[in-house]
Parts: sequence; C-alpha cells; structure tokens
Amino acid sequence: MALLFYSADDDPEAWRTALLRQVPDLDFRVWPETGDPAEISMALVWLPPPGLLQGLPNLQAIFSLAAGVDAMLAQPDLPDVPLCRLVDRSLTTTMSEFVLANVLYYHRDFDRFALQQAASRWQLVLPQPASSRTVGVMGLGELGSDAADLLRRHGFRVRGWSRSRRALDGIETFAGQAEFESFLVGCDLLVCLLPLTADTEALLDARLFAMLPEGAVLIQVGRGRQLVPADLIAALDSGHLRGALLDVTPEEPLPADDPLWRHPGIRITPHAASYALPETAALTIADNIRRLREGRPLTAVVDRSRGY
Ligand code: NDP
Ligand code: OXD
Repeated sequence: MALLFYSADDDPEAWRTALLRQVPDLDFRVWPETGDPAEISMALVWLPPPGLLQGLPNLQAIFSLAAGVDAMLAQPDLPDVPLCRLVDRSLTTTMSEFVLANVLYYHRDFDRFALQQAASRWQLVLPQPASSRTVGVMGLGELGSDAADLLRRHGFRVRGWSRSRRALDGIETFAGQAEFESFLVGCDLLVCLLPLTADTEALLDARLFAMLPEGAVLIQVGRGRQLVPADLIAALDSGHLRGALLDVTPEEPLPADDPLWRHPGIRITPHAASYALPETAALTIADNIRRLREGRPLTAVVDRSRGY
C-alpha cells in the first residue's frame, strides 16, 4: 500500500518526514518517481497534472493538501474514490488568529486611524467594548466554528450561519436560506468561511450587502469566486459598507491592474490567512492511512453531492 505525493507548492521531504514519523513503514513515493503504478493505493496531492490519478489502477483514497477542495473537484475525471479534505490543528489555529486580528483591526478603528494619518489629522476615536459588536461567521465547520469560539472568548457577540443547524456554546446560530436574512441583519462584521460550491458562488453580492447594517465590514477568507467584486465596490462607494479585507480573490494572484488593489476601503492579503504544518497535519492523514489499511471508515471525506 504505497502513497504517492504530488504538489507544485508543498515540500515533499517535509511531508515524508512528518508522515514517516507517524507511520514508519509507509512506502512514501514522490511523483514522478512513482514506481509501479499498481502499487499505489493512496495519493496525497494538490492539483495533480491531468492523467496522474487516473493512471493509478488500485487507488483507494485521495488525501487533499488543502481544506477547500473546490479546485480538486473541478479536475476532469477525478477518480471515484474517497476524497478527504485537509483537517489540521495548525491550519485551524492560524485561521482563527487571522480572523481575530482582522476583526480587531476594524473594532479598534485602525482603518480610520490610517486615513487620519494620511491626512496628518489627530483625532481620538473612543474605543468601544468588544461586547458592543456582533460578528457573524458564515460557515461553522472545522474553521468557522473555531474562529467563532475565539471571537466569543475575546468578548464579541458572535452569531453563525451554516447549512444544517449547529449548536455552539455562547453563539447564536442560524441555518439555511430561511434564516439567512435574520442572520445578516445583526452582523456588524461578517466573516466568510464557506467552501466554494454551486450554492456559495457569488453569494457575497449586492443583495447580501444590502441586508447588512450600515457601516458593516466584510472579512473574506473563504474562496475568491464567492465575491461579486463590482457589488462590493458599489457598497463601499455608497458608504453602506465601511471596509473589506479580502484574503482570497476571484483571480489569484490578483492581477496588478485589478481595481480591488486600489480601492481605499479594501485591504488585500495574498491568500495568507492560514497554513498547515506537515508535523500536525500528518496526524490526521496518518489516522486515515491506518483506517484505510484496517478497512475502517475514513474521516473528513468530501460529500461530492454537496461539493464540500
Ligand atoms: P468545512 O467543510 O468543515 O465547513 C464548511 C461549513 O460551511 C459548514 O458549516 C457548512 O454547513 C457550511 N456551508 C457549506 N455550504 C453552505 C451553504 N450553502 N449555506 C450555508 N452554510 C454552508 O470546511 P472548513 O471549515 O474546513 O473550510 C471552509 C473553507 O475555508 C474552505 O472550503 C476553504 O474555501 C476556506 N479556506 C481558506 C483558507 C485561506 O487561507 N484563506 C485556508 C483554508 C480554508 P454544515 O455545517 O451544515 O455542513
Ligand atoms: C485551503 C487553503 O483550502 O489554503 O487549505 O485555502
């Protein structure tokens, strides 16, 4: 039962070391040194070249090197074996930290102070308690539920929205389209941590922005194609929205001439919100390797009909 690794972005040796620490007898191969393709039963990959996975006749599972699998699912002829998302403590922790940092940026008026400094204007804006703001988190999965909990522990009022109903300590939860508007109307800051699916593509549009209260802020850390950029720019220009942080953009890297770069109400980070450390991510992948070997059900398996 060999595992084949492919990624244009990740260091295979770091993953080899981390996985062998957990599964010492693992036969870890790095493409293109595949050996006999019939010996490969697992693939640990991110966006493999066309034909790579299809050429593995005994493939039993694909482990994604990313949490969001929209790009993997868009691959033509993805083999019909379980596809597992990346679930990792370090990915979750760094995401929650990034979300908290950006919520605090607006909560503590750093956007206003940056404008004031540009105009050499000294003007106090009195700090407000965290409990005076409501932060809404769209998506209450691995990442969203942890970010919501960190925000709650910091003292913010937190509400969350998901497809099915979730119960989270101290967090007001909303579910589905039926409760979409009642969720949005109370959000001073809106964090998007949704996967990209047919239902969430272009969800961050004029209709959604109009449901948010005047002066709301968007923190977009899901996927770029969930945003309609022209609608965001219009909502900022009209003064309805106060600002937006975009960690993900419809095109990545964002082209130098894209107007999103230059809008005064928009801050851009280069898909930098979180990262998975091989040392910690190897724990959940190793668990799935053992499960596969022992014929037990895998965890973090993508439901292809839902798209996440
Ligand atoms: P999960 O699959 O664990 O959670 C997804 C959540 O979104 C679930 O709560 C789910 O609802 C909810 N959801 C999905 N579709 C809908 C819908 N149509 N309406 C309402 N709620 C919906 O994913 P993760 O938390 O692990 O990751 C979320 C996303 O974060 C990834 O898919 C990726 O796009 C993005 N990401 C971004 C990174 C970055 O650096 N910017 C890094 C890593 C991930 P339910 O609970 O009912 O299933
Ligand atoms: C992911 C990401 O989905 O880094 O893991 O965006």
